[in-house]
Amino acid sequence: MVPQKSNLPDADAIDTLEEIERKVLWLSSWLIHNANHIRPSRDGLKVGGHQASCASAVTLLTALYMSVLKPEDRVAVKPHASPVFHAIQYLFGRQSRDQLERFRSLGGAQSYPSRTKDADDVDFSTGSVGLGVGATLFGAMVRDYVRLHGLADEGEPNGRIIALMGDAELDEGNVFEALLEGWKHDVRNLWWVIDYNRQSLDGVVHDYLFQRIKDFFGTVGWNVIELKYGKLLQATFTEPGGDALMNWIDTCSNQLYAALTFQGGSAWRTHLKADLGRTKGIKALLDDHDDDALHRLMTNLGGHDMTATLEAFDQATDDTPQCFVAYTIKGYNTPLAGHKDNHSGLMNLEQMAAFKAVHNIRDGHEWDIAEGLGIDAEALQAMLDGVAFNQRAPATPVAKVPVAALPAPEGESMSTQEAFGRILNDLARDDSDLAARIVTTTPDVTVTTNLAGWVNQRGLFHHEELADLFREEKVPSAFKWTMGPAGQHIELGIAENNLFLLLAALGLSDRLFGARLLPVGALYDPFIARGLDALNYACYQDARFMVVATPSGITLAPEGGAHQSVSTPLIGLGQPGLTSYEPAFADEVALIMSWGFGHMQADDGGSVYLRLSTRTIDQPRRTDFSAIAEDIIAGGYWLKTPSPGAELAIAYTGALAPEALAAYEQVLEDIPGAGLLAVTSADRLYADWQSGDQGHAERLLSALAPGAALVTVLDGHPATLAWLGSVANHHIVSLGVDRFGQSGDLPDLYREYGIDADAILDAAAAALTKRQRKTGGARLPLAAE
Ligand SMILES: Cc1ncc(C[n+]2csc(CCOP(=O)(O)OP(=O)(O)O)c2C)c(N)n1
Ligand SMILES: [Mg+2]
Repeated sequence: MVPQKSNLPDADAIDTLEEIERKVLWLSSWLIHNANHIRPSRDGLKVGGHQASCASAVTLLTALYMSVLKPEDRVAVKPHASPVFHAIQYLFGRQSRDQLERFRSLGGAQSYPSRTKDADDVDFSTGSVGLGVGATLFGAMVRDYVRLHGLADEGEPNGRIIALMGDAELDEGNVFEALLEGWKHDVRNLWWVIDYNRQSLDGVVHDYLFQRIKDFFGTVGWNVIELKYGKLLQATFTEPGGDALMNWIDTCSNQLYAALTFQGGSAWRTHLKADLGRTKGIKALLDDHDDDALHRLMTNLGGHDMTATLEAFDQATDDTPQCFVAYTIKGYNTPLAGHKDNHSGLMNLEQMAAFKAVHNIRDGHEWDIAEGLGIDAEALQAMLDGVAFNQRAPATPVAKVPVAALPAPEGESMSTQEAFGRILNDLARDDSDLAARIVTTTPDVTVTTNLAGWVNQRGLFHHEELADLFREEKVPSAFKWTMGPAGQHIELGIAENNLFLLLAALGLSDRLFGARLLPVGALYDPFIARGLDALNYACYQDARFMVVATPSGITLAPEGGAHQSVSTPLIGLGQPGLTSYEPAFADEVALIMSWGFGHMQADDGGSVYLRLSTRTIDQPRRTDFSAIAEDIIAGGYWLKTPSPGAELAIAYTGALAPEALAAYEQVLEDIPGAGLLAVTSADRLYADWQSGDQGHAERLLSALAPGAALVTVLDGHPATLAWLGSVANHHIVSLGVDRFGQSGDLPDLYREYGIDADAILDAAAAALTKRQRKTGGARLPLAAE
């Protein structure tokens, strides 16, 4: 493709961009230096920061932010280039000096770009390498979803989504999982700019990686643009000996290239002389360049040459996804350049003094924007004020979608999973704004998580209308699988990482694309672990979504251990930004879902995790549900209220309600005042208890006698509820699953893992015995007695 010169800045503008590039290199290096060497340390720990990784990305990020980006474009910046991003925002007046001076200290600029903690409008948080890259792909998908559903403001330009990524991020499998999904969904207007410095943290990347990148990306329909040589090298290649020199560079191993870069001009000379000394033109070339000039020439890679970089970006003329492989040098233009251990390396005091002299920075003027540049301060400011990206307005909050109470599905007996499916099925018939804003997604488990009713009515999302050929061919099936731009279900392949990255992007749609979506993602509970880092990443960004994890626990009985989740309730309890619930009955599911859709939109809200089950259980006939509704949301309610001062209560969660109820009924014969506590959210109860005031758990448990016996039981790790004993110093025995599950039927498995009614009775006896030793009172015979 021929570069369209008309879009490129003229020579003067490029000179200015190069000045700014030098300033960005200075500021990003200095702010790290300041944090490590100037700011007093109170704990003696190295503050860190990545001067070499930053230097590598300076040209690319300067070109993007200062020339290429439009305000509507969204960018994920590789984690360790955070100082470069902050330095650029500082030049724009969007980041304060105070924040830069406090880099990596409390309240200052974050070590890695953070949507929630940084003050300068980060689009995508990054930190766990690979995830920010994947998130941009799903961001592009969500942007198209919003546009095709007509949810964006009229005339809102269609921004590009861009990742500036490290080359080693390509080692993360999630990047390739995302690529494949992007191909299926025909993702558009997406750029990945690879900072191809051929170094990672420990090592140097494989020599032929570039070829593989070309193949991978080409296979999934991307255009790959190689940005290899700068203008100096390009010019030299046209001169005598140029072909040989180019061939020498092309075949030079990454390790040798990096080593020579570190050593400098005389080392280049020695090697070139030895290898090409007899080639016509090379001698003259070597004679014409002193060591400094030779070093400058040999390190003039495309990703450090402003003109070459802008030309490369200018080649992307349509909405085909673009991968730019920008050759760079880790630590370029710093003393760290090319050294094999430079990832965490920092310039020492002498090196910084020399660096400062090169940048013409006077003591005390380190933060001055125009200091040491060849342009005058006013002209610089005028230029910065006029940059297209710098016209970006702050995001304005998007209106909330009203959430009416969702009616509970009716039935004598039902599983929580069935209730979930029926609630969405009913919603699908609704023409409410709520139903219009819900987007569902699963990693290939739509039918088995009960979403088919919803999908049959609302359809699958795709850029183009695609018919359900099984249906057209009259192959009988209860499921309609028609796709089109109006569809509200995004079907993913089996990759839970992709699910959570898509939920992250959908759940930021209000802030990234100005349109509120209410994403609901369903998966099997055990496979939360498969995408856990992406789930954590989504929560870290404050994306808002509902995860419905079903089935869960050993209750999945015959399916066996590999599908049985044990520790997910602890994830629900421990994961910031995610409030978890494990309801037992259909009316609880409906209530929690309507609360959840509100919580997902609340300013101080968050995401919601529902741990559900396929076990069909009898539903209670409640006459006054509204009396317990608030308690259900607060995390627990008395299914059977204890008499004042009761000596025993059984607390259960989720699908074990029938076992708890059976045990409770037997206990009543000996302890008539005992209570049965339904814990709908250990997470809410715990957070509330820890918040200091008299919390809901304290209020509930205050009904019991001091030092009463308490048995807790759930189909998950017992530690989830074991802390309840500390709330009011009750004698507690906690039942649950703390070993891998296995195949079996429910009676066998519940007995084997000690969570059936007999086990609950035994636990009640043991808890009462503990209590009796201390305080006297009732006893229950142990089964063995
Ligand atoms: C998931 C994850 N694993 C490990 C790390 C630690 N780490 C940070 S940067 C890095 C190497 C990155 O190399 P590359 O992407 O090539 O970046 P650059 O060379 O530009 O610094 C590693 C291993 C991390 N941040 N995230
Ligand atoms: Mg690298």
